[in-house]
Amino acid sequence: MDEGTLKSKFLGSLIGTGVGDAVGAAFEGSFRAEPEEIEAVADRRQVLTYTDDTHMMIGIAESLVENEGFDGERMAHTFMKNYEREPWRGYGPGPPRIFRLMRAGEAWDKVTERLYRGGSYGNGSAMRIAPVGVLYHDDLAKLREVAHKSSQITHSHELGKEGAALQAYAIALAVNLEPSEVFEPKEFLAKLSEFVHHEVYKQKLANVGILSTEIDRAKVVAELGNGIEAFNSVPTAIYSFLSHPRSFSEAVLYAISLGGDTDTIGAMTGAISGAYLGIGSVSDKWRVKLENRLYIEELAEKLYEVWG
Ligand code: AR6
Ligand code: MG
Repeated sequence: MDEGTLKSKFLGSLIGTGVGDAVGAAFEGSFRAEPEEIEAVADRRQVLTYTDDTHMMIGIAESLVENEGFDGERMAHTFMKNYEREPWRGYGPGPPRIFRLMRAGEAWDKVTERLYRGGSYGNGSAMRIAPVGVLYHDDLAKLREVAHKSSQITHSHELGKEGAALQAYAIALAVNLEPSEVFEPKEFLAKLSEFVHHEVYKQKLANVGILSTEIDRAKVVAELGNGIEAFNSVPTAIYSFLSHPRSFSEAVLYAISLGGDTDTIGAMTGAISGAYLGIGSVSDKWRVKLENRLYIEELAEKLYEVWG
């Protein structure tokens, strides 16, 4: 793959996260919405403001760039400092509690165990994973390791960690595919199924395969979920991408149209689609209005340099 295409995929995945999140945010918690309506709402906005999903994705990118790779303690501190600067981004219940405990002096690598039974399995560690997916697209072992360790900071439940790793791997597979060649959804899905260990994800991915031609959105939500848990949202984002592989807008609008945790499912779908099709696929009318676009693009370019 030529350099330009690869770099465009780094940009596409990070900007794709931001756009999917910002376009989806207006519909968070909704039952379902029509793609046309979602597009019209985005068209009326002057600025596409992102939420915690992109805010934390930025934190991962900043930390990976600064350290030229993963450093858990420094990533945890970047998350904490970013949260303290902009606590109004719409964070889930868990992470702010973790950051407050850290600020009060608790060890960054122990505090996560105190939340929920066995740690959190919310989708918060998968929604932010795009920089890990692109940076380690050619090193599967490292990708899994860093996805798990970055998740561990806030989401230490096995299902939380595996959700983050699955989303990172979907992004990595998308980066590795040449967008001008024929796309094979079955092959893509088979690789994801091989990658996951946990039965919950194996079952969900089997459902993704069965649903491949499903047009009833209620059935898709019933089988895959559209909730805040990683296992009820990562497979849904994968499905949204696989059912619309050739268009960033169609994939993201479809993901949001399913309702529920729309900003996060939109963000994760945008991250995979952008990683496959590249930055050129993100419609300009959305891209130019994305809050802090230039900064996110700068981070993507620096991340590309770290990789190279
Ligand atoms: N047992 C029961 N419920 C759980 C468990 C568990 N082990 N783990 C998580 N939950 P949290 P996030 C439920 O708080 O993942 C923003 O809106 C529990 O109800 O770790 O960062 C983003 O846009 C818990 O409150 O936060 C995303 O949509 C919830 O899962 C979302 O929040 C979320 O887990 C990300 O949230
Ligand atoms: Mg959010």
